[in-house]
Amino acid sequence: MTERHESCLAEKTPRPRYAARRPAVEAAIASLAKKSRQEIRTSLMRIVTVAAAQMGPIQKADSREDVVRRMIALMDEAKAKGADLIVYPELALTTFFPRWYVEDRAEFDNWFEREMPGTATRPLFERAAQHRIAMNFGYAELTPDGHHFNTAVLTDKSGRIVGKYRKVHLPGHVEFESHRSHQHLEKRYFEPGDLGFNVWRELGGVIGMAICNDRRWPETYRVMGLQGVEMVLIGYNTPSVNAERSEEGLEKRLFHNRLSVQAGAYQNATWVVAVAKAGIEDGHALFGGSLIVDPNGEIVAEAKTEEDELLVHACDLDATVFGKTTIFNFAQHRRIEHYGLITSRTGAVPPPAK
Ligand code: ING
Repeated sequence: MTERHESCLAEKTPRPRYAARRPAVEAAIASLAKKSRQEIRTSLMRIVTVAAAQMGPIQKADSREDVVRRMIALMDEAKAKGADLIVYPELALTTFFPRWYVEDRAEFDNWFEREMPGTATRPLFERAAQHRIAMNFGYAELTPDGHHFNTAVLTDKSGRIVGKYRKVHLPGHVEFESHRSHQHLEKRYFEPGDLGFNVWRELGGVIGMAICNDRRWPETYRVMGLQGVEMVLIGYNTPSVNAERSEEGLEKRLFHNRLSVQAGAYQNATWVVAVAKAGIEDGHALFGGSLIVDPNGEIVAEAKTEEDELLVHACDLDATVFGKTTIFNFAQHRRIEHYGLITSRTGAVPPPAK
């Protein structure tokens, strides 16, 4: 080897920097050598053990404290089962009050939280910090400047709020509609979310949030998919009966629930955790069917009851890589020059009649 080549190699090998790090590197190799193949695999894999905490009914008469006690019991069970993250439903602190019509909206401000955490919810945040478990749950948010949102938060393992989402797709209507078997007045009590669909780096991956009706719209998942989302957390409260089509039975609605969540997961190569508030609330039925769906669109866990029920699954975030680098490699395959209508047109416009 010529002298010039040797000196060139010498320049390339950063000896002083490596020498300083050598002990740490050797210690890491030694500790890995002690682990079993499985332990190495798991420690190198990005596993997030998720607890989908489906909740049974919350009656109008139930207090926030009653509800928080149930949420803490589910969290204790989740911790005992090794969960890193617990996901609760939409509007997890109260009954689904948008089923009720009230003339003066201000009368319903008691269903809203003015601060988070507040007095009633602080014990939940404290328990989460004790357990070092991250959480996602939905609640009705009343902002200091008087705006009303259907909101969800994500906390890290220290109980700190690291992300907030405000429901974008509000189903239902604003005024009382007598033809309906029951009212669905989310457009009366909430404003459309103003934060968009974001993702956060948490738990070693990229986590996103949505709420209930959002799960039926492909745009919800795709906007997060375009930010590399690896797990989408979605709470929901869905009536068991279609207020405008009474013959649409429970099975059909559970089918649409699975279809929406599985499609969103598969088409964006992401995990989706969808968690219900279920059961009979003051005579009105909400369905359960909480789901954990993997990045290939497969259901890996599904609730069986309409009560408080915990589903726990170790989700490997690296299971998203195959889909994101092959069939749903967005950069390689999408043709955005043809997608313009998706953001330039709100309602469908059929071609002119012949
Ligand atoms: N609930 C329902 C949901 O999207 C609904 C509303 C039910 C819309 C069935 C369409 C069909 O799951 C909420 N809270 O959005």
